Amino acid sequence: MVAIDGHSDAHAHSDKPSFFKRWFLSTNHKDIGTLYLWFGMASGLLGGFLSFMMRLELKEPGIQIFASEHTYLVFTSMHGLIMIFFMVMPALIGGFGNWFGPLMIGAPDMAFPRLNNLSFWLLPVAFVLLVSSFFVQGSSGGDGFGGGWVMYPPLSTSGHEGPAFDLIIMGLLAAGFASIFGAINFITTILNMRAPGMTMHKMPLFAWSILVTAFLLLLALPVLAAALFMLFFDRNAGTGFFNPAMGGDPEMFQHLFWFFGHPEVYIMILPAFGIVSHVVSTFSKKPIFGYLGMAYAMVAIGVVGFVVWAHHMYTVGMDVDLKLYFMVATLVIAVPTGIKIFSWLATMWGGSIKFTIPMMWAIAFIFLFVVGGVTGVVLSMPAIDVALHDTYYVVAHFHYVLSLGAVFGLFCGFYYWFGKIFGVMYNKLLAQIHFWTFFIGVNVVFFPQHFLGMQGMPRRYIDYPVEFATYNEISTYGAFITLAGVIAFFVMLAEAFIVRRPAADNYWGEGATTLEWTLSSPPPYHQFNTLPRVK
Ligand code: HAS
Ligand code: CU
Repeated sequence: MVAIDGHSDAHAHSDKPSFFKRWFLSTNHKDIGTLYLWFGMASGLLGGFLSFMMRLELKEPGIQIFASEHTYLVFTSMHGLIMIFFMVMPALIGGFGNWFGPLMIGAPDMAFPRLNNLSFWLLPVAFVLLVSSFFVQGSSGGDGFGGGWVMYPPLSTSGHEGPAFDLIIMGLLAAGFASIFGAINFITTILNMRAPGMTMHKMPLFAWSILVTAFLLLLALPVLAAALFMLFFDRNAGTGFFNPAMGGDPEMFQHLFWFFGHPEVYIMILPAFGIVSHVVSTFSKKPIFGYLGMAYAMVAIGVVGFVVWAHHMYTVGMDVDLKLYFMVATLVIAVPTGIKIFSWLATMWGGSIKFTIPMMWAIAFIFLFVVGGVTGVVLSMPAIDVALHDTYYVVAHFHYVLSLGAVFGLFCGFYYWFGKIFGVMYNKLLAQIHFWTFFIGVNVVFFPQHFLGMQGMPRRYIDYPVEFATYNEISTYGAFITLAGVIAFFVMLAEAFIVRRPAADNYWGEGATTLEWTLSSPPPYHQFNTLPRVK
């Protein structure tokens, strides 16, 4: 029998390993989860800085901040890569997945603790490789890679012949392998290490979301890795996979990239779905509406997500029948997603709702994700997409599902589990200030971008005609408000660590029902007394 008794055991294992052993050689899922969270926060700062500089540049027509167009494009490309691979994925999957995956299913730790350590430590390596590309020759335009996060050839081959992009390829390969190892670890843990009685159909929805995400990672990332290897060979070994002059095909890269890229967007949103399900249920004081439907909706999104990729490539000149197929397949995804949205609403319906900080993030998530999802449906129509492709409408769409979707899910989980992770509670007023400045800020940044896109403003340009000036200026003011929100977040964090109000074990009361709430805050270093002590 596995005893789930945090209290009697909490102090028996207080003999934690030394600092170096604990944080650098860590095999403990909570420590590794914490490392991922700090890492995600640090890269979020860099990614955020890059985006802030872009908004400053776009505040008015003309070229203000950047020395060259090339540098602007480097900022755009690196912003995307850093936010996706080094902020959202590490924090949501690595951070919360590690912390609460094992706790929720009653497992003593991850299945392969040492592999878990490798997964994390490959990331800083990857990050250094990626960031060093800023400082080495990219193209004749200057240092760094400015070919976009999608890395299409020929921009990523003959367009950027300098070594900068090779560093990025190696960085992304390292990050990709880290994710594949992580996926193997999560799948093995969840399928094999559930506590007795924890059947799949009783598993908490966050654990479900991590399981589905892990399968997407396992199937999608090797395809990205293959495409990156092919690019690497095209650049350095004389192959011509994507070079028509040598019998290759640049369109093939887009197929490979988006076969990874579309599942990737669900990789970033499914864990947020999981988190929001817990938070909505806890603060409505009701079990989640349609639990099995919620679990299998995620499975359906994961499966269908693999057969819609070419909605990113309607403009390559594909056959109209093929467009029809990809449109219909894409539309199908709105069905399981709608099941999730309506089940969250049904959970709140008739519930006894408490507007706590995590609940505010969750409700905002539901609203904003629907806005982003519905513009996705608009883009899935090939006839409309030829006009909107590569405009700010697409930028608005994906920031509503990411910056206002995945990132809201991230903050939602952060505030929900803050006391579990750090053992202390935050100041509610500061957290409110963070929520409202951030909420207003990101909406002011991204809502006007729908209009810019519909007026035809293309993405990835440093300058624009004066007709687009008003909405761009508003959007940049939004970035200032968002910056205030980010500062409020760090003030909230600093205050919580200085004041150190201890968190109660089940600080949300009766609504919080999954296994992590049966343990102390923070949980014992090793939560189950069957585990051998680490000396
Ligand atoms: Fe997306 C481009 C379509 C979800 C992220 N997406 C992107 C890019 C990113 C991204 C990063 O079909 C840009 C990549 C780049 O750099 O080029 N996306 C969709 C659709 C969904 C969707 C249909 N996307 C996401 C999520 C993301 C994400 C989640 C990350 C977290 N997306 C596209 C398309 C493009 C695209 C085109 C290419 C555009 C181009 O030209 O480049 C769906 O999963 C959304 C489902 C959710 C909802 C809302 C809730 C559902 C309800 C049920 C009823 C709704 C119905 C719809 C029946 C639909 C409430 C009614 C329709 C009305 C219009 C009212
Ligand atoms: Cu897509």
